[in-house]
Amino acid sequence: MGSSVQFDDFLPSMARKLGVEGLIEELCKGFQLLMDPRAGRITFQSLKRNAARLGLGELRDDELQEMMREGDMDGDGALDQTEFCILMVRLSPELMEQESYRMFEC
Ligand SMILES: [Ca+2]
Repeated sequence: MGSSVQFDDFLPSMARKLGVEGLIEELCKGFQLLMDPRAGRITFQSLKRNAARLGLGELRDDELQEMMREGDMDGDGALDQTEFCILMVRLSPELMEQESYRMFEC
């Protein structure tokens, strides 16, 4: 099971710099930036609209859709905060091997 979505793996260096608590805080801030304020969740539309603010602006529509599909665990078509944090950690293979379990409590 591979992902076609590739990111610079910035989480490990952020984790080293900020500590795990700080990193979780950053991920939660990222969620706040990307979500649709009315829905309280990240939708494809809100992701597309706000991706550039997180440096994801170069992703194509199909890549954004792939992200949504990968992250959406309960199948409601949107990412809630937990799903988003888990997705971010999953996209960071190095971090996965380290302290990923604590991230699930975002
Ligand atoms: Ca969902």
